[in-house]
Amino acid sequence: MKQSIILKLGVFTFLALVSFSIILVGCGSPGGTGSSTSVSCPNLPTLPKKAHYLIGFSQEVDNAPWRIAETTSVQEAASAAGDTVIYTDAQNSDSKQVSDIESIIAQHPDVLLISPLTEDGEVSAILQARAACIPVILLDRDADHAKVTPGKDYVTFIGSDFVKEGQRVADWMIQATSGNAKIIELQGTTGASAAINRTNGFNNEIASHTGMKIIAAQDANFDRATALKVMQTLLQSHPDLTAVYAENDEMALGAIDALKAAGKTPGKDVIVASIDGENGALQAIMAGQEGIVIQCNPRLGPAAFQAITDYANGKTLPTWIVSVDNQYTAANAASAYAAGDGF
Ligand code: GYE
Repeated sequence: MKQSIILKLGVFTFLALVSFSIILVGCGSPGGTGSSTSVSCPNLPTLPKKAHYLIGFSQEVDNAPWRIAETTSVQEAASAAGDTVIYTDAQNSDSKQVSDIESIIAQHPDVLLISPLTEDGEVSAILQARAACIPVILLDRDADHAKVTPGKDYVTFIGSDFVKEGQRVADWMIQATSGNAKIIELQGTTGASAAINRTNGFNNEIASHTGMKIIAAQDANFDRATALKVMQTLLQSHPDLTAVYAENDEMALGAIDALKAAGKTPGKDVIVASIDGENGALQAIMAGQEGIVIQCNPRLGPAAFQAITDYANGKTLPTWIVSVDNQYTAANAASAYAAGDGF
């Protein structure tokens, strides 16, 4: 009798130890090992310390200076660390980005960096990565916190304060126009965190100034050619505009071309303001065509790789690592351009 209880306890302890070690393996070190189907992480996976990592990087699109600067920054930081990158370009498609991430997950990277196209579009893939015990860091754009939680489903978001960027443009525009403007707002990709928050930041900041009127607002997909077309159409119904708020530089440069084609002088008849800090926009300021550019730093590689090192060392990271952003006007655009601040 006694013996069989001891035997049962022994079997029980053995089973408990086996399942405990499965859990440990699951949330400890799946990366790069080619392991295992039973691995599953209900919470944030840990990252074992290694000399070199296999890093997945899912970029949403790679079509313009900001994004190329971001990709280059990640690649350079990876090679400085001696790490290998599996890189994918989702070409502006949520569904392609989800399948890109799935194919990266199948290659068992140690860490997955994602620049998500939209707040909601990549949520399922972020959850799949966590379930596969791969720590995810969101770079440049964030995901919807109602659906995924930083510090639980992904390690952290590294990027700018987009609300503040929109506010800073608004503050400048209120001053530059003494609180009276007829504004066309060229918005970024619908559903992207950078677009949602830049719109909110700007709109809320001007809300108490009754002379600041948004006469038209439209999605131009963060894209120069799209902005040119959108502006050409909007200029026909709103020739009385006095200001353009473009949620990135590429759209501002498209708008400047449309204004010129319509016989207006950008910077005089219509003031233009945007966000990013690419070389083309710094030159537009130097030519008197743009009033202000709030920087959005695309060089996120060093912060990403510092976060990876810190995380592997067991540090608890903040759920948002905020970039520090400069701003450019006629006062400093030329020196910033000469110093290579642009991209
Ligand atoms: O401003 C824009 C890009 O997500 C912060 O996306 C980024 C934005 C950036 O396409 O140029």
